[in-house]
Amino acid sequence: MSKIVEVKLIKLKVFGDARGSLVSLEQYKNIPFSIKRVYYIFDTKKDVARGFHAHKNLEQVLICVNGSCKIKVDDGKNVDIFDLLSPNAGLYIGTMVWREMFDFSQGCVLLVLASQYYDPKEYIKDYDRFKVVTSNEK
Ligand code: T46
Repeated sequence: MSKIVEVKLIKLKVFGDARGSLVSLEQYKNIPFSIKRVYYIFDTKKDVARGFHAHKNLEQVLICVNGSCKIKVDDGKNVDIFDLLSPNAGLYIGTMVWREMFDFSQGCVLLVLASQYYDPKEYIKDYDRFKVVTSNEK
């Protein structure tokens, strides 16, 4: 549970049997938006951190399908750190949340489902500007 309204941990149901495990991702079912884009981050170098931005309108769900990483989220008021350790954990990040991904394990594959097509104009990359915008919203 996060104090940040726009962030939620989603427990994904695992269909497991003697052969192994399977997780299914379906829009408006376990993923709370229409999925327009899927990308994945892999081969992240040691001690690298990524992200350092917020999105004006984009919603995403982040899943470590292999390995683990940490995600720091910040809505301008509260800060939380999530440890994504399992492929059955999805981190929903809604609009206007600053995010930083770090502590990537070797072999980590971070899968991201996104509600919009890629649009660089949609990013807020300046933390001071993010703080000003979020403080004006409250
Ligand atoms: C986010 C976190 C979790 C594209 O051309 N299309 C895409 O869909 C994306 C996501 C990126 N790119 C290009 C733009 C850059 O030249 O790929 C390069 C790396 O992207 P970026 O530096 O934005 O990567 P991260 O890991 O800092 O952030 C990404 C997402 O961009 C962002 O939306 O929330 O992962």
